[in-house]
Amino acid sequence: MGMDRLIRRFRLHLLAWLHKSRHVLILGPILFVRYFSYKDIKKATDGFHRIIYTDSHRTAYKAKFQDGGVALVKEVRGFNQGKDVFYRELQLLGRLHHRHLLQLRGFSTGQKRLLVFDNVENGSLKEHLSDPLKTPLNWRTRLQIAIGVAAALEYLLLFSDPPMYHFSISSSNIMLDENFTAKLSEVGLLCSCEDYLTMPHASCSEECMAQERGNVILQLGVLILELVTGQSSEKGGHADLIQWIQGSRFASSMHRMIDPDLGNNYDSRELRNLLAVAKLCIKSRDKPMFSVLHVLHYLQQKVDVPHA
Ligand SMILES: *[C@@H]1O[C@H](CO)[C@@H](O)[C@H](O)[C@H]1NC(C)=O
Ligand SMILES: CC(=O)N[C@H]1CO[C@H](CO)[C@@H](O)[C@@H]1O
Repeated sequence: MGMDRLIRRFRLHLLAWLHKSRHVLILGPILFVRYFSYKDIKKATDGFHRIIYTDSHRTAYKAKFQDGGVALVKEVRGFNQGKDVFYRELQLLGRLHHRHLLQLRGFSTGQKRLLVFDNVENGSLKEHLSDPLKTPLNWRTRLQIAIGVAAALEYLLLFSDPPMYHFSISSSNIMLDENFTAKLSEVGLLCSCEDYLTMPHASCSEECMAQERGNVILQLGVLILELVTGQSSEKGGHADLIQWIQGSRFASSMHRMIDPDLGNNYDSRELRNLLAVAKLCIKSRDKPMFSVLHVLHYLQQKVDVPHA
């Protein structure tokens, strides 16, 4: 009799333990990203006052930890899904590794949901194209940035499972490290198609993904135009750039559109090729004729650039 009770008790303990470890298993898959305490992040960002940039969609902070570590911390907005879904998305993001992607290191939750990334020394591409106090980027660096971004997109679309869609490729989302290596920084937690805006990335439909592929190629084309002209694609600049390259007087206005910061220090053949690539990208939005893979190969072969 006593034995039976003992066994029963043991069984109950075992079940309780299994139940607990199941809980751990649910959290367990977050192997690739570290959890940071909210208090530590708050301290490292000086109470969320070390703002790198902020707009209606996002805010990023610089975090300086006590051990000397520096990181870029981004606030997650608009992602109101439950914890499980958030963790699953983190899991997907944490698994991504590429030379041209800003690496996710960890996350934190509290009043805000936060993502912790590697720090980048030289800020955003946009600053370098528009801030007169920053050293202008030379032609070669610009080409390497275009190639780097295309390589990151190839990885996200073709080599990650499920494919990830970076839904905002623009000069303000491309960060530059100390060697001016481009790092894509906005890989989405959400589908960007309107109907799916509240859906986590992992549940995007086929249809939505096709739409996103079109957007990605268009944005890549516009980014190339930003690199060539030094003009921002924000606040309507996007439409102006597209209109320019599709217009009939495109060839005759080319010399006026090139970023004055470049002076005459560019290769005309490469410039023409690059603009041809941009034009095809923009056309491909509605009628797929050119994929990210094409862009990458084209840039690597026709435009004579040493491999990054
Ligand atoms: C920048 O380049 C130098 C020299 O090649 C290298 O030692 C350093 O690790 C690079 N920095 C980064 C952040 O990759
Ligand atoms: C133009 C510019 O800001 N360059 C900086 C890029 O980062 C390196 C490393 O921190 C600095 O030394 C450069 O001044």
